Amino acid sequence: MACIMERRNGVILALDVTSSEKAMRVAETVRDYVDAVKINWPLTLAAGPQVITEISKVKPVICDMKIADIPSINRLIVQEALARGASAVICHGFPGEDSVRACVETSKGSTYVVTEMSHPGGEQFTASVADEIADMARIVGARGIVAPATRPERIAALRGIVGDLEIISPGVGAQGGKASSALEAGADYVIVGRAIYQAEDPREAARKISEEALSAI
Ligand code: OMP
Repeated sequence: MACIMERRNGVILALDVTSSEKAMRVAETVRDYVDAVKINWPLTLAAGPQVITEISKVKPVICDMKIADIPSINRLIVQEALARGASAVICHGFPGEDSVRACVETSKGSTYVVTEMSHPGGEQFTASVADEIADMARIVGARGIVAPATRPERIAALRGIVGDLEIISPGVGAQGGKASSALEAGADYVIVGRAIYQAEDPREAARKISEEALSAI
């Protein structure tokens, strides 16, 4: 399996651009200030799954397909992501323990489980089951959980449940969250997309967020 990230900046780039040229350009530009690159459906659909392999030559890739299927399909998705160079995957917790366990086993532990989502709608359904999902993630041996930088108090509560599992936290910048607040609340990394790749100077934007993150660790 590809190498896993080391925390030097406390920042994961969410590379939600829709061309492989732009993806490579942004990844190369900000590589000194991010510890991993998260690839989601927009880039995978626009550029093809080989983009996972290309970006994995620059930085460890977390493949964010938000896997949410039956165990046998989850296993196939994880296998295909790893075969293309992904270091880790993100799955949803709500499909249940057997589905999450399938991801964790196939990735040999390199799975992050979404608990409560960061957008306003995340409070509608996911918030009420987030604590149980976090506990399940710990029990099945996930690498970590995804928790909202838009609600730092929820990161703190979820930290109390998952112990020393990693917490990676989206919602900084465009969604209104702050990197320092997320890390002070107990996150290990912030996940940042638009505030970096839509910035006039993505390298400088990434540098500033990394500086803020490191000052809060
Ligand atoms: P920006 O809002 O542009 O920084 O992007 C946020 C990134 O984090 C996107 O790739 C989302 O898919 C992802 N994300 C969330 O925004 N909220 C969540 O609750 C979970 C995720 C995720 O699993 O990465």
